[in-house]
Amino acid sequence: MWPRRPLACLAALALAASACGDDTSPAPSGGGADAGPVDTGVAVTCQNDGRVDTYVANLAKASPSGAVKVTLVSSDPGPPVRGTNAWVLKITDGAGAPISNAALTVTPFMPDHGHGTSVKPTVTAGADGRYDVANVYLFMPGVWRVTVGVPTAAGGSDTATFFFCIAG
Ligand SMILES: [Cu+2]
Repeated sequence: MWPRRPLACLAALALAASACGDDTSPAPSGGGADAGPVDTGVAVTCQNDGRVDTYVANLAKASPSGAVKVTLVSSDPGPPVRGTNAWVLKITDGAGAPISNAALTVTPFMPDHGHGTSVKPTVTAGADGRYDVANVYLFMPGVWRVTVGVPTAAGGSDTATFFFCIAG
């Protein structure tokens, strides 16, 4: 009844394994297998993964404590694509006051594969809590988690996370 599915799965597996370089968990996560997305030969489908965010400009995430709010003002390209992306972030405290000149960390990671990126994002602080983040390098298809960390006075960090599906 679904003659094309086994082929698509094999293709996704082979692509993920070859591009990833580790074999811990190369298969894309499930959740969207029965949604029947209309595509044109896309090997990895994670748009229906329950974890991923739908990209919109000014997508805002709060840290678990609520002390920090991180807004993805824009991604260029937007939505984020496979390869190199440039993000603009705005950081505020829980009351909406800008947090400027923080030693922000931006960390891409593929939770299903257990790896990050060798290319590290470059953060440049601007005025009014804005930060330009270059080299957000989402180099392979699948679910990516990008964690934004804002150091706290106590020596820890407040973090907010964005999840995106990168199609391949
Ligand atoms: Cu990977």
